[in-house]
Amino acid sequence: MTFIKCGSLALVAGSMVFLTTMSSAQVLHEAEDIASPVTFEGHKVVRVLIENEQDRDLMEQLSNDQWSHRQGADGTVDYRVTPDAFEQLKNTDLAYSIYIDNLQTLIDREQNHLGTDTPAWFDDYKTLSEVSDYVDDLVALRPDLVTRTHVGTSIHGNEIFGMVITSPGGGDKPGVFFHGCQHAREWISVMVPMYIADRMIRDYDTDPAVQDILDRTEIHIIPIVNPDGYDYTWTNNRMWRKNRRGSHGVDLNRNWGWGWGGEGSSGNKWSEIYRGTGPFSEPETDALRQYIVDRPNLVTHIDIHSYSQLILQPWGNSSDLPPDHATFEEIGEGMKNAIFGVHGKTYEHGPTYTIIYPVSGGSNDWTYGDQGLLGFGFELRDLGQHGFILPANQIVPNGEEIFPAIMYLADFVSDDITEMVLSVDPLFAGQQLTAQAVGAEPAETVYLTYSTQGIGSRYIASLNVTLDLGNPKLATSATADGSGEAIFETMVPSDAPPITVWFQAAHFERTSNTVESIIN
Ligand code: 0X9
Ligand code: ZN
Repeated sequence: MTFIKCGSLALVAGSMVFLTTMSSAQVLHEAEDIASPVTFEGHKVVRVLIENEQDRDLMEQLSNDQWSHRQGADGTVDYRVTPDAFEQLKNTDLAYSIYIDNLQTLIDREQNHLGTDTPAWFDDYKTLSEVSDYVDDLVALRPDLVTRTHVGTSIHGNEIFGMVITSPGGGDKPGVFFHGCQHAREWISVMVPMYIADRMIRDYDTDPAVQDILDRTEIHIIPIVNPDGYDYTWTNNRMWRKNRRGSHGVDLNRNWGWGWGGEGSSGNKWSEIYRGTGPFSEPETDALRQYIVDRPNLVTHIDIHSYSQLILQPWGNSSDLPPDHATFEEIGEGMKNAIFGVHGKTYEHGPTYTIIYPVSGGSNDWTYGDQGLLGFGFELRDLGQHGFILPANQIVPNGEEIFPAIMYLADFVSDDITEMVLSVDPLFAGQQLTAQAVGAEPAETVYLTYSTQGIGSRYIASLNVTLDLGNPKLATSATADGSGEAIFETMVPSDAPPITVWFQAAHFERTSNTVESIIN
């Protein structure tokens, strides 16, 4: 039997029949394997005002492809609708506006552009093999800075490849890890990581800020986490989202092992948010899990998607605020400002659960919750004018504005507080203790921690002890001034026994020297 997709109807052997037993999504997916590529002629993307559960349920009946997830301040959500479903939408009470009148027109425009000669690599989107070749080109250009990594193999046997970029030498450096294209159709999420790699490599010799960051950090980039799905969007269906498990696919960003199976994921394999049969059931997510577990130097992670212009923080699976919420907010704000400073684009930031909607089994909940990385998600351009079919002339500007956000994050996680000193040493019970830390970021919160154990994770050669930094206790905190200097004021407990104490100034993953002092 030959299906030809035609809105929510199927043409079977030339005669039109209404779908009765299978969901339209199921038929569409099966049809794609036979008739390709899929056309979206007459499909619209509509922004609908969702005021209650009934509105949402109604739209879920009319559309199996929700495009935006953020129910913004204005309460709207974007959906792709077939011509047929659009007719039905018109007969409801739902308030909507048409964002994309004919999706196929945008896809055709994108195809035509791909057919033209563009002088620069970033002037147009690139196929899986073109991206892979470009990684090789970058390695050939600067083998001293870039290494190609083999991360794993997809269901269909495509390589998941990546790059590590860092200055030569320098030993154990904190790792900054980001990747694109868990979702196949989000093409810009491939190009922006590639742009950042390209810029760091080409500007290394001339940009001292890049050189400084690459001296201090290792940048790990995987441009295409979902190579099978990405390939499929070039050959068969531009709107494919999931991996290529069976003919249904699994949403890789519901397949990670933190809160797997919870709110904002589906057990129905035809759903666009199908979570798979278990945590890390998919080779693509499992390869990334292994990559991260094998590299304990990784300290931060960004999962790059499109669209909506957002910086997403944990959690996705719960409305609770994470223990490091203040740090996430501080970095989120810093990245937002860095982005805004380039082309004036606004990216909101906040926990996924509250600023978009519940997501369980998402990547950055796992990297943060299970692995202790500062895990973020980005949603790149635009705000819905083109959605997933972002015109190629926005690749470079989108890359340009994300670049300083990555630089900010890399700086934040690698910039140790240079020095901490105590005002008096030794200390006495009941005495005022003043300490001073320098080299923090302006206005950041710095913590004065102490340990009485002398046992733990950092060996202090001069004292021949190892400080219990794995379980430090908080003495007090202070806000750094404009030059990054923080003054701590606290009291030594009046009943403190004679004891040796090790003090340290700290922020997330960033610590100063340790100072040993004797109380009493
Ligand atoms: O639903 C999703 O997975 C993301 N939205 S998208 O339109 N790109 O599909 C939002 C979740 C973001 N969470 C992480 N990036 N981890
Ligand atoms: Zn996505």
